[in-house]
Amino acid sequence: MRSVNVACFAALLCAIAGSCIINPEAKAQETYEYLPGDVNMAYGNWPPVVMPDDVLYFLSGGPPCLLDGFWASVDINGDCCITGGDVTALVGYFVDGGGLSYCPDYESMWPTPDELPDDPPPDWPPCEAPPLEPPEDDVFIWFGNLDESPIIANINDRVCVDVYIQTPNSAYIADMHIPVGIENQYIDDFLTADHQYFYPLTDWDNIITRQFGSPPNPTGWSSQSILAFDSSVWLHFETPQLIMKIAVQTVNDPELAGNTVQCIGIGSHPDGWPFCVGDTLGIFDYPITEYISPVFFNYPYLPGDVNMALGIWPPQCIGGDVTYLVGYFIGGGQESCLLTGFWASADINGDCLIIGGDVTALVGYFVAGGNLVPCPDYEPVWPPVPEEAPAGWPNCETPVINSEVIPTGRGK
Ligand SMILES: [Ca+2]
Ligand SMILES: [Ca+2]
Ligand SMILES: [Ca+2]
Ligand SMILES: [Ca+2]
Repeated sequence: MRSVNVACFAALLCAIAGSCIINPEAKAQETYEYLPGDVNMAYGNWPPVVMPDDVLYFLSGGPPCLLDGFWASVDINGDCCITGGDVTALVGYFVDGGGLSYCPDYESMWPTPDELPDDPPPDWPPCEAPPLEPPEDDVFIWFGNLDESPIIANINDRVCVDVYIQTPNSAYIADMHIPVGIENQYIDDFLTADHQYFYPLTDWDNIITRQFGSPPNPTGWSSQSILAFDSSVWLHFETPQLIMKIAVQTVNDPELAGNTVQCIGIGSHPDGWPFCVGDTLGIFDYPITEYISPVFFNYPYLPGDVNMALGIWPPQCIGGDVTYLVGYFIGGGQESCLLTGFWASADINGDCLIIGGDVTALVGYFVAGGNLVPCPDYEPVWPPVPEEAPAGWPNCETPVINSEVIPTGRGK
């Protein structure tokens, strides 16, 4: 753990106390090129953004970016004096969405991100000190599985997206902005109360979530920004480490079963905050390489629960299912429960057809302890069966009563 930078902070305040007195006669300009709150502008990022690393930059005594002798971007509370009150105001901006002021003697040319030009002006940043060199090695972040295989999801259910991070040996992180995007036709909400955080985030003082729709996200997408920062405990893992689980809710659309979709992405923030992780000094943002798993929507059925059309919960594979399947073949009025056109729970021998061999296999399961083998095109989400039935259980399509041609999974 890194020691708290209280001493450094106090020294910094003393060092810049002289900046508190503004002499308008000494000013060279009427307006200045800076974004209020972009404390670490000395780093030279474009576009400038106000992020938690700006707090850390100030607390750690990062090189000031002086404009005619005044570090104007730090004066968040607009009193033309740089004090601890500016830190309070900046933290308040993240926590409560408070406003960012600036010293009227150093009027900002771009008081809000909306007014920023597309390209940086010449000689950006206009500091009276040279900008610093950023780090070169990437931080790796995974959303989902480390091998990028699909996240297995149920329809209309809670799904957790694991987030792993790996840092190069030179990287020590103390702030992050992780904007998680979700495509709403597949995932319609975040279950923020169910998010889980792991060390060192559990020791960080500030974890803030905010949700945004479209815009700023593309049409059909929304996102949640997870802001986390701390001034004393850093994050450093040279192998992939699970740092959080983000809980989301999938939509109730049975048509999704069997589909693999890339419905998680990097979201957008209305103030232009990028996806970023910053160092312990608040000076650098590390370059990031991210890997995002697609989501596979499983079929909600239990193999062998042939009579699921009856809607019994919990689903079970019992002797009555043999009776039901036999009754189907001899025309007893039983309904098949179709999932995208296939009676998956009745395919016991895994050939993606509903035939007499399935009765044999089901009997074999009870008599000789044989296996129940589902059609690989209709991979079941269960077992284990959850406590609660999914909405609309059993999610059957229009039942086919004793159809002569039983739909199959072929060609779906
Ligand atoms: Ca900044
Ligand atoms: Ca101030
Ligand atoms: Ca059953
Ligand atoms: Ca079969």
